[in-house]
Amino acid sequence: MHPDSSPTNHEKLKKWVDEMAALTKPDQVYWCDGSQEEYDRLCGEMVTAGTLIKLNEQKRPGSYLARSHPSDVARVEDQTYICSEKEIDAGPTNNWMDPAKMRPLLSGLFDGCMKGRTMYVVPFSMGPLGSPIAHIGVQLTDSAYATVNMRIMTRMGSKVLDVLGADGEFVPCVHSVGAPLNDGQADVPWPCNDTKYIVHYPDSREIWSFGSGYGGNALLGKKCFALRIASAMAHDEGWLAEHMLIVGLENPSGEKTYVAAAFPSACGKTNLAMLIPPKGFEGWKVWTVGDDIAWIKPNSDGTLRAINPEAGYFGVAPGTSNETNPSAMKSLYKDCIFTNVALTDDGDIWWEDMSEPPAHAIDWKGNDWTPDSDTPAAHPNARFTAPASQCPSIDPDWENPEGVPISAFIFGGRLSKTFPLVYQAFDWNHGVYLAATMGSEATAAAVGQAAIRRDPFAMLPFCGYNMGDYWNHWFKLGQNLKNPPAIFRVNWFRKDKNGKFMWPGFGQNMRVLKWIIDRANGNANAVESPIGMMPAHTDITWDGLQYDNDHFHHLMEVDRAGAMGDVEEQAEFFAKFSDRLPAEIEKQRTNQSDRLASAPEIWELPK
Ligand code: TSX
Ligand code: MN
Repeated sequence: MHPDSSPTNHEKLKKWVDEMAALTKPDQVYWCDGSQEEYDRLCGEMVTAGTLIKLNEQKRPGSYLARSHPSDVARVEDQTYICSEKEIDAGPTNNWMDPAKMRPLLSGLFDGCMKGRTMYVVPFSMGPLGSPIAHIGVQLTDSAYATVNMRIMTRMGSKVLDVLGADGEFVPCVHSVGAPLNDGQADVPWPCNDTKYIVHYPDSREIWSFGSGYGGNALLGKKCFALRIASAMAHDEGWLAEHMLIVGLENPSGEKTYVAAAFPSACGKTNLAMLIPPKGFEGWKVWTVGDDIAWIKPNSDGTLRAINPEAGYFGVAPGTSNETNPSAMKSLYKDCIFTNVALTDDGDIWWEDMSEPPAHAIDWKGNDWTPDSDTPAAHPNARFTAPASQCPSIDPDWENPEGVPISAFIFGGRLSKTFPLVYQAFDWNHGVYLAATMGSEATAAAVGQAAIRRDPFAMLPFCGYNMGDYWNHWFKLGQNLKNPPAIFRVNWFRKDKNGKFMWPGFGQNMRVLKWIIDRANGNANAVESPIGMMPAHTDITWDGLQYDNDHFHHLMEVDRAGAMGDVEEQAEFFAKFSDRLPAEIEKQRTNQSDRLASAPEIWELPK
């Protein structure tokens, strides 16, 4: 390959690509232009290689199925590192290794790791091209699968090099599946390596990923850049990189209010991002801006403006259906990549809870499957990669370079006990405390009390620096806002004493969202409870749903012992942060404890 084949005059980029090629020793270096022709060609080559299966062109036009190696099916949190110069700057929730130790370790692994392969140069923009909130990255990868997925998930190709110009800033991202082909050795459909490292250097803003071709390990724009590295950039530069969906709620008068919401995994974030208003909400519309990540910047007018840095959905397939998320299903009608789902006999795809099971299919491992099989047809973490533009509820402003104004933040969890459907923080700092203490129950737990896994801001695996410093950043950012968004906690998953869900969820969550935006806009009442401000039954719009006062009182009640137990558990978690724990967190916890101490055994909404 001639060095002058690079389609850029960005000397620093060219030099870095040359250095990485010298280290990894690929057979060739290929600069992606991001065109449809290039995408089709790479997919065609992967079909020939056995990496992709072309789906039925009538049923699922332009779409492919990939089956990963059975060992390479999810993010590897144990092998994910934040290599800050000082250990304390990674904090107690991240794996840390001294860069002086990690750098030589990675140099060893990457030396010659692309032999026999092509190194793809993938320039990408997180956020609309040229947006003041967007940032550029360049991923070098020996995976054509990662390359075509990056074209769906980001704005990718020559147009990014145009924006970068001769000296624009980019985050360098090096990715290898770690499976060199020596001396003409034959390839396998899904090359990967048992040794895996997902490494972030927040100080120099670099990403190095070795050994995996899957999802967040390999599509480095997403969790690695848009959350871990971007959160560190945001901390230094005064903005926010958050694990949040963004939706716009339009009322029948055509007025739109945008909210951003953070949930841990298995709470149905993509479903909420694409919610369809229920019966009784005629004339209302929920618009989707993003389903996973929000980059949020203070504007000169004292408000917050948010963009979705992504251009696609990398969603969990099992459980997605026309009942749970019709808009997601419609987004999948063409030009998608499916990974680890089942292949039907007519060349289409299927996964658990999508529809009636087919009589026969090929499962995610490539074996025959029938409804009598005792293993699932699709892997539980099977994914679809779909262009965001195909979502029927995509917001007309989803690519607005200025972003959309955020009026409220919502923090959710999956909690079967103690936590009411919805409550509002008393103020910004209380809201930060509510977000810092959120968590979810492990769903796999057989019997007994599932332990709450703390997942502050749903950022536990994604904060690229010390989470104590992160909370402090949130406290400070709010102080500087003229009109800070209102902050809410929600829980769709409370159960009654018979173990039944007390709230119907899904589209009915619209009733909660309406109260939230009414509160944010100063148009709704609330009742003060020991844990926050709550809607009375009459503050919620019930048109089209029978949900009586009695049920609502149970759904909203605060059990003093349960809530106090949680406040005490929080102390243990917070103690891990020692002197990086903001004093305000402990102050908020004490206030919460005091409010509960003087509450009745069971606090109820007034009758
Ligand atoms: O995504 C969900 N949401 C958010 C939707 C906008 N799920 C799916 C589970 C997470 C992947 C939910 N599951 C939600 C929810 O609000 N609520 C529940 C719990 C539930 C499940 C089934 C019923 C009710 C609640 N069925 C009936 O009431 C008949
Ligand atoms: Mn996510």
